[in-house]
Amino acid sequence: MNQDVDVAVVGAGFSGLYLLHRLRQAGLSAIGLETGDDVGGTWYWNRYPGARCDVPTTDYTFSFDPALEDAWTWSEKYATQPEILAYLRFVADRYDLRRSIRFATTVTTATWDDTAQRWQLGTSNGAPVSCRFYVMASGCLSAPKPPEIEGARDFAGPTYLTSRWPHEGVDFTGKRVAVIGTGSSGIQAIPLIAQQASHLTVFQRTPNFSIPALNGPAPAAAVATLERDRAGYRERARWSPVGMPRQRPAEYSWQLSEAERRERFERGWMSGELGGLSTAWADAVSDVDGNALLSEMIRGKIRDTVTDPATAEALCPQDHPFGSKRPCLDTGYYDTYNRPNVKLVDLRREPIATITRSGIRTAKADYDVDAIVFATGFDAMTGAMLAVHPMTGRGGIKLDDAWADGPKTYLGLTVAGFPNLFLVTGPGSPSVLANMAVAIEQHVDWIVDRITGMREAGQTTIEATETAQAGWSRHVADCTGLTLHRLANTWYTGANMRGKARGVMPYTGGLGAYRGICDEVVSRDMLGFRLGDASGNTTC
Ligand code: NA7
Repeated sequence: MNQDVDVAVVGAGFSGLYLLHRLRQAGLSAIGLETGDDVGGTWYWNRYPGARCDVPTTDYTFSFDPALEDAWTWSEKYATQPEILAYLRFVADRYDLRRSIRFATTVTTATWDDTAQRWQLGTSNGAPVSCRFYVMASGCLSAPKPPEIEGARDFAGPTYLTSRWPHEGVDFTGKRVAVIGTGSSGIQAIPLIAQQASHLTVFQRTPNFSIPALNGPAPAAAVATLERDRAGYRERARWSPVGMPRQRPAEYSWQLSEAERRERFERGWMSGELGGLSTAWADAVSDVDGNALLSEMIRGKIRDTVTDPATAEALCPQDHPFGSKRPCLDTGYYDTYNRPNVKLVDLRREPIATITRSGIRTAKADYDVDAIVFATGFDAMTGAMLAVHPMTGRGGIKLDDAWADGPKTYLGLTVAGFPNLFLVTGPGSPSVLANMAVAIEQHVDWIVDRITGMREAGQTTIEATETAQAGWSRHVADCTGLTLHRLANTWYTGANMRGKARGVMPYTGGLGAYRGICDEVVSRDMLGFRLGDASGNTTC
């Protein structure tokens, strides 16, 4: 027996929870399907030591209900994973959302039935679900990337993925630990693991830019700015490029003297925010030359901090401009390499040959360890969507075939050939380059407003046209050409995964501009969409 609903929502993180709330408010029947046994999404799974959001709590929070904002007080400038998870549990309880969620349930297959105009979802637990609309709120950094290292299964000791950390925690006291990977997860975990382990070996393939988080209580000035006019602040955030209202500099690097640039750089470095450096001057992250000045100043900080010159040099990113790869915020990361119990292995000089029973063998040496931590990242943006296999749209087309040459969407929200399917934070959306909380609220509001609008108009199907999708893909590519993201091999481009199609997946035109485009599509009678009714009549 099917469970019949208007809308099925896959995932119970920030997106899924807000979707369920809005759908219920709109009088639609909805079910949430969640692999975990609780709400939280990203913040349910990523429990590794030091896991924190790198967007300040003044900004990384729901804004749809002022009473919710009054009811919750964040304790620090950057919230820890446990605090964000507690917040999402609080949200689920406050809006009584758990009763709409089937936990410990993975959507295994999804099939569009053109006659019934409904999706049929196979699930790992409980009845299949039949729904008019199917929303993938399954996260863009939620499917772990396989380590892709030979011998990974041969290691005799325990291995851990940062993105699937044991709920009971891990005690590394007295242990020799290896961490593979120096992205945000590795850079957050390494200082804490180093404090506990008897010895830590960090295996680094590509050094990353990281700046000090300077965490603590939320800065009084930032809180005052928010509270002076919270509604106005939130509205400015919605229309800003990155979902946070921040001043943008007018002066380009070449209009500033060296002393002025140094002064701005030091201020940015001490701001404890990624935006502090990316807005040091107008061309800091948009032009190779403006960026080179900034990147070299960051390398100077690394050299000043790390006492061993060879280690310092190995930690200095040389292969990509600051900001082209997601920069990290850290607490004591570079200082950690001054500890006597920490060693950095530069995999560009000695690549990993294999993992053995007792540790990690590189081209130069064997490193025996008691435990291995894989901080090796995600099959980003497409991994969770393609994990529903097969996902079959109109005429039997499969999503993995439709995306064989790289993901294509219209507005990052819909896919041609897949009627009544919506994606939240999908490829072609700007969400991963912005404050995710604000991006998610935009996506969810847009999707729910379309579903309710269709109900009022007596429409039952919505599908992006191939032309609109091709146009959006072109626009995404054009915007990418104006940024530095094209210059780095990252999860933004699919380059972190063996065999994955390459191309910058996020929309780099900015969140505010994107919001305007989504609104314009609606105001122009759903430009680029084909809408149909139960009798099969369509309008385009
Ligand atoms: P990232 O940023 O993708 O980092 C993964 C790291 O793991 C990165 O340093 C990779 O090196 C490294 N890696 C991956 N596979 C290997 C193998 N096989 N051998 C050695 N090193 C490897 O993931 P995170 O979880 O840290 O962060 C993801 C996002 O979450 C982050 O951007 C924030 O938005 C929050 P590489 O750079 O590929 O050479």
